[in-house]
Amino acid sequence: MATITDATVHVTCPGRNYVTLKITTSDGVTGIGDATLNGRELAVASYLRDHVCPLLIGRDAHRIEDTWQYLYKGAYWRRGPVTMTAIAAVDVALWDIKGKVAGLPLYQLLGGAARDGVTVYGHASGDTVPELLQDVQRFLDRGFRAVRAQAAVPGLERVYGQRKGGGDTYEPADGSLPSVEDWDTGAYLDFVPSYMAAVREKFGYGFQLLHDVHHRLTPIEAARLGKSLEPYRMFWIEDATPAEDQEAFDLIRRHTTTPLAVGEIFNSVFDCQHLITRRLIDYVRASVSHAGGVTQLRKIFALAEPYGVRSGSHGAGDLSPVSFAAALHLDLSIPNFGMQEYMAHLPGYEEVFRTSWTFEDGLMHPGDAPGIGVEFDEDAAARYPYSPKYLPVNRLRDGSVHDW
Ligand code: EZ4
Ligand code: CO
Repeated sequence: MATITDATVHVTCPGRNYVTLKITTSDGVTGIGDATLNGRELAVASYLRDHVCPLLIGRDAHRIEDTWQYLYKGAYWRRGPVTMTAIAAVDVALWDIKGKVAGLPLYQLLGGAARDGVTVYGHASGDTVPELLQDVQRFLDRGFRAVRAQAAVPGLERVYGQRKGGGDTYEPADGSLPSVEDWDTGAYLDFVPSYMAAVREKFGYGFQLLHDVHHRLTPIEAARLGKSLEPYRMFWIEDATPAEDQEAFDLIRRHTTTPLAVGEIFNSVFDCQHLITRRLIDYVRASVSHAGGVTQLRKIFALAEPYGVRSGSHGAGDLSPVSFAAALHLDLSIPNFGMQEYMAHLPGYEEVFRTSWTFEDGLMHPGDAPGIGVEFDEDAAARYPYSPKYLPVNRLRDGSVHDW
């Protein structure tokens, strides 16, 4: 039996903050997990350091399900982003260890590849429609089969999804206090169909087109958006309404055939249960790092399969390369894969995280290194100390706080 002999938490900021849990066994094998919760990083670091790491020492490193249940049920206080991100980090680190001991990449432990590669979508954005079209072109030229389109809304200072500068990464967290963005639902609803029309007119229908509403609409507004986008055959619209109110999706559903995706802020199978079993969504976007790791996300996708709901895992840049790689393994192995978000990471991350995934012809593959296939360089991480960064807040034109 290999026991856990050490568990350490590393907070590092190569461009943005990442929290990494490293577990070592009595056989000298190490595994890593992602414990990053954007804008609340230190809460998870403390949850792990102060309350979880001491409980791991001496446990059998190979009893992953037992450790998951022990941390979930044993804490008494269940669910919530901090708890579930911490459990996810332990879970992924233990799967990493199991893969290394077996000499197999994680996807082989999960049943092997169910497809050749993982279809990912890139993030095109623009301050104007011509800039957005140029950016869509850039992704299509690189072989992407799916692209998310987000453009600035005329009259609004800054909206979700507008990338600052070049590169692929949209990183909204910045500054030691949250910045303030502005919002006008009417202006947005009037404008979005015109730029989706421009995208389809220029590039046709030979690739998948996606859009993130980022929780900003009421149910009837979301229904209107879905209807108005039907001619452009979206792959999905994401987070059309804040999903605490799950009945809302029934109303949206009754009005539109535009597919619905939701779940990037979900933490557990229970957040997904109603939406999946009532067939209110088409894609479930829960992530490895925020929804309890591979062990829990695998159950979410298994629940979704008989209801015709497919995976659409969150893959923003604040999910570290560790959980992104874990997601690729899961995507490759499940029967009901739908689409994987790929935002890429800010340049410089490679110094801290050495990855073995590949991208070719629009498909990603996690690689065949044992475990999850990401190496964490502690010395490099130590060169980039934690730097407070917050997500923006959103206000309507009259100053009311709105969903961001
Ligand atoms: O705003 O991950 O689809 N992707 C997203 C992301 C989220 C960030 C929040 O940390 O909605 O850009
Ligand atoms: Co999103």
